[in-house]
Amino acid sequence: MDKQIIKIIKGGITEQKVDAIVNAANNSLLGGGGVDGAIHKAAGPKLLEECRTLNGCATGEAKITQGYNLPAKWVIHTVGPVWHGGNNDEDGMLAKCYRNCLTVAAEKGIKTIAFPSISTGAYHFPIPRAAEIAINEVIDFLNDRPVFDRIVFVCFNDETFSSFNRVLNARVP
Ligand code: AR6
Repeated sequence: MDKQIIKIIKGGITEQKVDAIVNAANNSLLGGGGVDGAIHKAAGPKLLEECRTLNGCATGEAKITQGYNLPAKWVIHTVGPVWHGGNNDEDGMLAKCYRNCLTVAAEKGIKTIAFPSISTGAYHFPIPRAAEIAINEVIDFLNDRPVFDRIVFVCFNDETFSSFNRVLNARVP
């Protein structure tokens, strides 16, 4: 695995010039706050129109739409688990989100993808634990299927940025 493929940055996901950005959505796929709200606002109303045709999304699954007014051509919508203390397969569900997003992206021939820190906002998943899962899933996927040129973790605050960096540096010194 080439470490250079994985980038961790601080910023907003809607500005990312990548083939696909990932949305941390809810089961309805009909919009919300946080990164979901920002993505719908930047993409424009056609995104919601397309999302209405998808019949929602189960937790851990991923569905793709166009990016409309976003610089990214595609949006991959996934639904992370709500944190209920850690004994309700939250780890497994979060790992599934990352795997399914990467699988959907690989099927479309997408080469560059940006992730937010799924579930660590309104869904209250602990950030260090989420960072560990996110980095592990991406590295495992790349080792198995080296089909991406760039995978970016877009961190919206300092705590997220330092957790993701700490985990990546420990995994790939
Ligand atoms: N770019 C990148 N990251 C962002 C942005 C942005 N523009 N805005 C917020 N974040 P959250 P969740 C970060 O709450 O926990 C929505 O209402 C944020 O700081 O967006 O999966 C959905 O509709 C945090 O680090 O998603 C669902 O109902 C991370 O994105 C629910 O929230 C995730 O926070 C999903 O909750």
